Amino acid sequence: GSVRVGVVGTGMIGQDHIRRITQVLSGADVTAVTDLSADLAQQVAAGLKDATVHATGQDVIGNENVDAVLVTSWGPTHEEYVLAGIAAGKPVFCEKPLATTQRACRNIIDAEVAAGRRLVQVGFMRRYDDAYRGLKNVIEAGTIGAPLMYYSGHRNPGVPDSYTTDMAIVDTAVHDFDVARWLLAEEFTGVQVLAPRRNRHGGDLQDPLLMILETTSGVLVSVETSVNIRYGYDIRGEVVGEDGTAALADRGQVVLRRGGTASGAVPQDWRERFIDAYDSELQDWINAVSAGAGATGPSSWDGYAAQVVCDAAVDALHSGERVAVDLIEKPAIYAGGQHP
Ligand code: NAD
Ligand code: ISE
Repeated sequence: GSVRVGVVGTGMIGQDHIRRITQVLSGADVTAVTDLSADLAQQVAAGLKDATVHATGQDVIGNENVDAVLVTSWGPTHEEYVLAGIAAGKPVFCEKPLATTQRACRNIIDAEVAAGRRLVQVGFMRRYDDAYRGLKNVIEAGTIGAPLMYYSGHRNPGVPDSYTTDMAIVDTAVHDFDVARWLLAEEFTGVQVLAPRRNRHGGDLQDPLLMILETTSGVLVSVETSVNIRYGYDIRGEVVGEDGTAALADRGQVVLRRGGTASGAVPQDWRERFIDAYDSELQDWINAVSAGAGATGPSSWDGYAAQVVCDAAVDALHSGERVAVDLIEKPAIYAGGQHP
């Protein structure tokens, strides 16, 4: 039968994932929802066939009509629901961040290790994007020799007033950290953060930021966050290798030439840019859950490693110093590590 999914948090991405599960993907239904705002949960459930509304995330996870859990609430609440899912033996798809502290990420790892198998997938959807997969294939084929440097540009047209400078790291650059670890198949060892002249659209925000990270083998990774750049949602990536370079291509199907210029469209937000990647990460999760595999996509280890890098980068931003990235030993259930 279909996987019966319970959703904790029916905000922006919660609703978008519900839409894909119920209208785009196959093999799953949404049977239970909750949100801090009961009205919002009620409203979202009204658009679904047979979903019940519950007072808390714990109620959703404990419900007998829920086989697997989708956590799309605010970051600081993730730990509680991921742990509850593991305790109930139910697979969990958790949006990034896995949790907002290293301690919380380690609690999740400990619980999975105690359960003896993976039950958690983290929403690092870039690993499912065709362009990033193509870039990884080029690196792995050795076409440009060994990678020496990688540039990762993360540009948002604007951010809400509640957005803080630290969020450029923990909310935004976290995707760049994860995708670089995955592309290069290496961990980071240290990070520095440089703050250039500020964008006037950002108010008090330190925007943009330039981060420089090193990997175990000595590859340098530079990450740019520009979150008030107005022109669009632009995600850039280029590997410099020994024999050549490889970059994510520009988006858009059409190049327009008119009035002395040639131009192409830039996506407006993450929903548009990564629409296929979100579809494919969730379908992959549904397939793994249906097959009884627990989880095969980006793991709690990946969520933990990204969080350690985020914490180091926040320290580096505030201290102006290089900060070392120190990971615990990787538990055996995450061996083989390249998910997906
Ligand atoms: P949002 O504020 O639109 O939605 C979050 C919802 O969770 C809100 O409706 C809120 O009321 C609800 N909520 C908060 N605490 C709750 C709790 N304890 N129990 C039940 N409901 C609770 O935010 P969003 O943009 O949808 O982001 C949600 C999560 O998804 C965040 O962790 C964010 O980082 C992540 N996200 C990931 C991507 C991506 O590209 N992968 C994009 C956007 C957001
Ligand atoms: C948001 O939470 C995301 O995850 C998006 O992918 C990212 O581009 C944006 O900066 C974040 O705020």
